[in-house]
Amino acid sequence: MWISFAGIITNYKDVKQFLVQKGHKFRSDTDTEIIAKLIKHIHGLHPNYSFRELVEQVIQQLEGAFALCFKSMHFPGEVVATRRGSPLLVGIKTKTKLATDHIPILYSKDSPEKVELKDTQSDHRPHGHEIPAHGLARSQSTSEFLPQGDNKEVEYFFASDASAIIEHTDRVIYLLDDDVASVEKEGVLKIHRLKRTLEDTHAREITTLKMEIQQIMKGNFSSFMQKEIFEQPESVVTTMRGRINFDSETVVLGGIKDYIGEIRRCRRLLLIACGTSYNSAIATRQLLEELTELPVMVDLASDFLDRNTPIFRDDVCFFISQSGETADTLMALRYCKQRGALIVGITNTVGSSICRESHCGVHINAGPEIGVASTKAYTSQIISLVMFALMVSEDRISAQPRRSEIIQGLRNLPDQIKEVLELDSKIQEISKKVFEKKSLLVLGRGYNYATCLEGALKIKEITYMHSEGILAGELKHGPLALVDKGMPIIMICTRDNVFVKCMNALQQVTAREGRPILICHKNDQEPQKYGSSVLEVPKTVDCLQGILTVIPLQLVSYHVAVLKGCNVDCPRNLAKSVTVE
Ligand code: G6Q
Repeated sequence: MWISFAGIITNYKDVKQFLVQKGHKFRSDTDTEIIAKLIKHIHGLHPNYSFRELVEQVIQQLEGAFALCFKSMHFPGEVVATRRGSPLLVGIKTKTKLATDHIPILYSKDSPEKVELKDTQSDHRPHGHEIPAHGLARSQSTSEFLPQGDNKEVEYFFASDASAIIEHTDRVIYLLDDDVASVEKEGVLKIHRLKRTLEDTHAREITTLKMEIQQIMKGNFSSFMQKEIFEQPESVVTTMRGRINFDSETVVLGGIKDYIGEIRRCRRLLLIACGTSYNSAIATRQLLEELTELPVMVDLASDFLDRNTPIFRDDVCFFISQSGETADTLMALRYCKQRGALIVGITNTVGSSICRESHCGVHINAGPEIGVASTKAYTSQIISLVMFALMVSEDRISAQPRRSEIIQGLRNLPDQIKEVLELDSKIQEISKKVFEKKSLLVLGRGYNYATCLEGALKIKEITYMHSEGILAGELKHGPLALVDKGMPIIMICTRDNVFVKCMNALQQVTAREGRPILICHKNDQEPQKYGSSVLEVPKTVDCLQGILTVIPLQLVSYHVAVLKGCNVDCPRNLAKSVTVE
């Protein structure tokens, strides 16, 4: 048995205990092994079941979030794949056109019956004849799916993410929870479901990906993360393309324009996310409060769920996620949806669960992000939320000068990002001074606070060095105790409404012999005299400044990781899509 498994089985101990009682021996403590042993056990009880029927029985016994792909020597030439709570797609490659853009869903004729994990030896087959959901005869529906013409050759690819298969094909089917896709000997793909529900659509659509192969190649870069950092002058443009008219100073987000009235009338905005996506919410909260004049709550999805947070029908809940599959964010989304709130998805992955389950939303269009450490998605998330704030406030006369300044700031951003990226070799030199240290503090406040959190997260996740983003206003409430001449500190001090307070914090640090690396505006002499090294960034509007101050920190984390010999794209203990709670 060959199983490819992503996710977590939450009841694996119970299943294992049952299988041990039945005499199965285990070689590992993994959830994957219980799946293999379980299918073997059910095959022993029901040797006449097809491969697909065995998998259907297995998944009825499993709890958790998973994507699974099975092959077996007992069923040569067949593959069965299924998902629940974890993403899974099927890529289809043919020499000629397919006869249809849809593959019909097949259901069991009789109501599905779960095999009880008891000692029953009955060979009662749980499923009757397959019937397609829309009533087509079986042969008609499946043969429609084959390629047209004489060459019926077809290849299938199973993957969690489209970027893994784009080099082979651009045609994919996104499977839904509890779909069971099987490729049988004759090469025909079928999608089954155990139960028919009211919300079921009758078919799965074949989608053509818009992704280019170059987008998933590293090119001249040493890692995807490095490539993605350097892509930011272009990725911010694709996020804004077709949405902002810089001359008429108008912003239209097609995915939410029909809901703007409802959003303006809401009780409050909630921004819910994890990790980097959460930091993008912190980065934009102040502007959202200012331009929407609504209360804005920002929450980590896991904490939001732990608190059973009260949600009302007139709340508008934003779920920000690069992958669109993060389990905590998705569960928080379902929690808010059940309570009648309007659900707005902000994702980078078309067809992802968050995308599908939202009422409306914004695709950030940053292009595929492959490095585990999120970089370009972060800056595009910020821009998407800024565009949302601009759109909501377009009817406020008093906000026009502010909107205009921000829109012109966005126009200049790509060139300013290029300027920041020119600091790369200087940052590499600075990284050599800190890469052997144990810890690195990142200090700032106001709009730059999110940069501190995000910079510290990048440093932690790919360099394994301890790092903490500290709000400079909190310095005297504890963290100042950490400061001495040996503690590496990066401090962000740009000219905005908290500049004077930041200078004050800077002096407190230097008074304790701290010699911070400073990120400040170009030619701003005042803070520079306190820095051990200085990284000068161009000045932009306060609410966009975080985009320019985070890039030096992305580069610091990248260079420190390289100097320490860490795997930049695949840091230990982390996954690109966190599909488990
Ligand atoms: C950051 C990490 C991680 C990520 C979260 C949320 O570099 O990739 O913190 O941001 O796991 O992921 P999503 O944005 O995909 O929901």
